[in-house]
Amino acid sequence: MFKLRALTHSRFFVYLFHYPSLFIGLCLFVLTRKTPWISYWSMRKIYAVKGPGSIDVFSRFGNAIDYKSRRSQWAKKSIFNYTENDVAKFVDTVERDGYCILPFSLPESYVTELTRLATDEKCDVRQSSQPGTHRINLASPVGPWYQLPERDLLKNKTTLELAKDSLFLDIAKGYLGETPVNDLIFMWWTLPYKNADQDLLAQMYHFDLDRLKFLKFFFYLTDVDMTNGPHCFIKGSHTNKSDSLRQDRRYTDEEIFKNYGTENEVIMTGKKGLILVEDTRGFHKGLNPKQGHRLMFQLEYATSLFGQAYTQMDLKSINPGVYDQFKAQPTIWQRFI
Ligand SMILES: O=C(O)CCC(=O)C(=O)O
Repeated sequence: MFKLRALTHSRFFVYLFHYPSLFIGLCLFVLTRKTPWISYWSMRKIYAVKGPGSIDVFSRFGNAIDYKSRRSQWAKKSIFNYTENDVAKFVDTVERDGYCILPFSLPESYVTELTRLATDEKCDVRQSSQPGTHRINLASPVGPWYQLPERDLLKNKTTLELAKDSLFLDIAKGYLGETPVNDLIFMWWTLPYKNADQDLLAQMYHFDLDRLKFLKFFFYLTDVDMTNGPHCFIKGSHTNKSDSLRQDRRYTDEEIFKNYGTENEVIMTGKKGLILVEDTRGFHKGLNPKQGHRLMFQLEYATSLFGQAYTQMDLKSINPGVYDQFKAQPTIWQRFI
């Protein structure tokens, strides 16, 4: 068993098997919109063996030859007052550090509306002590992580308005080098909980590799200090990752600090409305909350949906009133149309 793992992890196998498997998988993906699991496995193996940068060249492929991408233009339509220079600066910062805190805050009315939504709708609960879905009960939670079903997020005007905001599309395009494809709209609460499973709750350092190249936008909807679970990132770890840190697993703080030093850990405390852009191929986690709670909204854009199985959402039936706007940009919103 060990020998088999060593073989599939060897450079020889990477060139002989994983690169061709990834290439063939991408071709099939372009034709079918489905990723063969073996090609996804190969993508992750190439990254583990060859390191950051090794799969970036492929990230252009799934989208670049997608004829639809030429039809996906967007106008500058944003709730933020930004320039092209601003976007270039944000992109440079993410390229250098792996993250960038934007100098804009989410307007109070957006924070209020998203918080209302997160309070009113029933959530899926991780590590739940009771079956079924639950509305958040901050005084007596049934688990440490409540996530809103994406379907409910798509019914909401504010979430969709943010997902379409040209500031985020422009930054994603600048960083990814391709028309961004929306990959995820997500919102979740984290709470203190006895015996919280830190692995399951993304509260141990890890890196994401669900797609070839992607960018996440995090929005704090509660004030976040050291006690209620700030998001943490290791500066520069999106491009700097030694062999021993490229295994597919969670890492202890000790392992991370041994390699990067504590000085590269950025603990993102901030007021509600804070917007953070991050390449989560770098090491990140949420700190385990000691008290209070944190509510976060998240958008993710990728160069293509090649990779982890994704959820196709039928926007036409979920929110027929907005469907036509999304249909007009078939590459960005290919998950919804
Ligand atoms: O809760 C957090 O801050 C970590 C979230 C995370 O791991 C992710 O969004 O990829």
